Amino acid sequence: MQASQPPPSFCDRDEETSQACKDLLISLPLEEDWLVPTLCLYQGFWFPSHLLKGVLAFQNHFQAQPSDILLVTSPKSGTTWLKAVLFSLLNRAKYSDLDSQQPHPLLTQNPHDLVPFLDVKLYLEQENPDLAAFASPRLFATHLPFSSLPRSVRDSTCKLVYLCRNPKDVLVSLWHFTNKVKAKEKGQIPLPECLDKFSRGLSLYGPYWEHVLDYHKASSEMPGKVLFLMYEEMTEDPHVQLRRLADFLGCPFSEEELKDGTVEGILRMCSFDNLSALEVNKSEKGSLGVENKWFFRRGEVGDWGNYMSADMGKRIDSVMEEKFHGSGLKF
Ligand code: PAP
Repeated sequence: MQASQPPPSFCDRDEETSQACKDLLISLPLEEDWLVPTLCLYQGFWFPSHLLKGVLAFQNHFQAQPSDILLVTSPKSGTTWLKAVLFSLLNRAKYSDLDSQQPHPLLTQNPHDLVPFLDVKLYLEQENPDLAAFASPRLFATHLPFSSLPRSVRDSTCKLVYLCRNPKDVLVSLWHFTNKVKAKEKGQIPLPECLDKFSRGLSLYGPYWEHVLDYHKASSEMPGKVLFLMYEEMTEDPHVQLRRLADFLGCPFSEEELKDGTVEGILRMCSFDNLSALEVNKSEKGSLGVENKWFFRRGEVGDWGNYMSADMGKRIDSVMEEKFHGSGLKF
């Protein structure tokens, strides 16, 4: 994509929609959202209406290969970070952060441009994109809930890596992101309004709780297919989580790699400080049509405490207690 012709922002790009998609949209409940124009209730979850076209095409046409790897997240759970980590992990034989002969692609490209979204990018832009150029194992991302994944994903032996994050930090991150994207149009959006909707399940690909719970359940029922990771655990012990990820994907670190600093190199390359300081992530727009820097804010656990009152925090806690009761899930 030419720098002089930035793609439209994925938040409100105006898609040409097929008649079938239009007919479906008319039949679905709609709600106003704070980031995207409207959300539609499809298969029990709130999807951005203008992105439904990509969801349908993904569901209808994607043929999973047994070696595929899909990163799944609810937005603002650490997608950008895990895209970088997965890319570096799978390509570690080719690129290391210290190799000046073969510069690491993350030095010049945003993680979203190296690991594309299937629903929000590839199948949104083309009804049935040709994915032949992606080498095996193909690495993609999606925000789709488990129950809405294409049949071939659920039926094949491809692997799903699910990353979740404390909903209070997710909400604050989403609120900040919205304020940046919508600054000119809406100014600062009141956080309590967002919290109210989020708590009632009205958020991108929400209800957040069901999104997380469904993948949590799938990971305990199919541990070889779905790996459930938490942003907080990644932050606390990235070394252990990266090894877990490598084992799950069938590419464990060798004894030599464990000794020669390969693990540390990947974590260093993908760290918030490193990625956010790169020119590409400071001053360029990526293929999603928004400033790359908006995907890097603070990257901290518990930042919600700087923006939410104790009462606001308690409201989310009480929904969490109710929804996650008996699941073993805790943030
Ligand atoms: P997306 O789902 O729209 O792609 P996503 O990457 O999930 O967004 O969320 C961005 C959050 O991840 C930001 O959190 P914050 O607003 O609380 O700061 C961003 O700072 C954080 N983030 C991005 N890169 C990293 C990283 N390398 N390490 C840790 N956190 C990161």
